[in-house]
Amino acid sequence: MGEEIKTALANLDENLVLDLVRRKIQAGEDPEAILADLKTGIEIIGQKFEAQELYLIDLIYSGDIFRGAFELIKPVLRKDRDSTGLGKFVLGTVKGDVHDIGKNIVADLLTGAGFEVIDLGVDIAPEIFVARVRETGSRFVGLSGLLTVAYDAMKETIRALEKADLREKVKVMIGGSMVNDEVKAYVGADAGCRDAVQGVKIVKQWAKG
Ligand code: B12
Repeated sequence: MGEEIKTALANLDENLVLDLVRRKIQAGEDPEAILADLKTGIEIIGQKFEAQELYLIDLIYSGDIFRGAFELIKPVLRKDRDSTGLGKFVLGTVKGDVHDIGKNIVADLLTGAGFEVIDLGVDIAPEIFVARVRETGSRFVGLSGLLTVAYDAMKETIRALEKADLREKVKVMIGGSMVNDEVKAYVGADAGCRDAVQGVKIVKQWAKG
C-alpha cells in the first residue's frame, strides 16, 4: 500500500491519498513509514515540476494534500512519555523561503518529544532568530530551508548568532530536502538532517547529554 500512497500523491489524487492513509492507520501501520511514503510521493511532484510537467498550482495542491494527510497521522505519532522539559527550541524557515510543511512536522515531533517549541514561522530574517534566542534563552535552534538560496540565509543566520555572541551558547540544526554534509559545513551548523525523525533524535541526545 506504500507504493499506492506514493503514486496517489504523485497523481494528485487527494481522496485516494487520504483514504489510503486512513486505512493504513486503522491497520496499525507505523506512522513514520506512512510519512516517508508521502514524502517520496511529494518529491515526485517536485521532480515533475522541475521537468515542467506540472504547474505551480499543482505544487500548491500537493502541499495541501500532504498537510491533510499529516493531520490524520499526527494523533498516532509516537509520543515519548518519559521525556518532558527538554528545553526550549527556536525553529523557523529562513529568509527568502516559505516552505513550511517539513518545519511544521519537526515542530510537532519536537513537541511530542518534550521540547517547548518557539516556532517563528517562514521567511524569517537572521535578526529575528537572534532576538528570539536571546529573549528565550533557548539552547537549540532549528533552521529549515528547501531552496538552494536558503543555504546563504542559513549561513547569514549563524553568522548573526556569532556576532551577537550567542553561537557558543546554542546548538544549530539545519534541515530540508537537500541538506547534506557539504551544506552543513558551508553554513556552519552543528548538524544537518533531511529527515525530521532523525533530526529530533539528534536534538534529544544534545538535550540529554
Ligand atoms: C510543496 C512545495 C511547495 C509549496 C510549499 C507549501 C508549504 N506551505 O510549504 C509552494 C507551492 C508554496 C512552493 C513554492 C515554491 N517552490 Co517548492 N516545493 C514543494 C515540494 C513539491 C514539496 C516540499 C514539501 O513540503 N515536502 C514534504 C516535506 C515533509 O518534506 P521537507 O520539506 O523536505 O521536510 C522534511 C525534511 O526535509 C526535514 N526537515 C525540514 N525542515 C527541517 C528543519 C529541521 C531543523 C530538521 C531537523 C529537519 C527538517 O523534515 C521533514 C520531514 O522529514 C518541493 C519538492 C521537494 N523535493 O522538496 C518543491 C521545491 C522545494 N520547490 C521548489 C521551487 C523552485 C519553488 C518556487 C521557487 C516555485 C516558484 N516558481 O515560485 C517557490 C518558492 C517560494 C519560496 N520563496 O519559498 C524547488 C526548489 C529548487 C531549488 N533547488 O531551489 C523544489 C525542490 C521543486 C523542484 N524540484 O523544482 N513549493
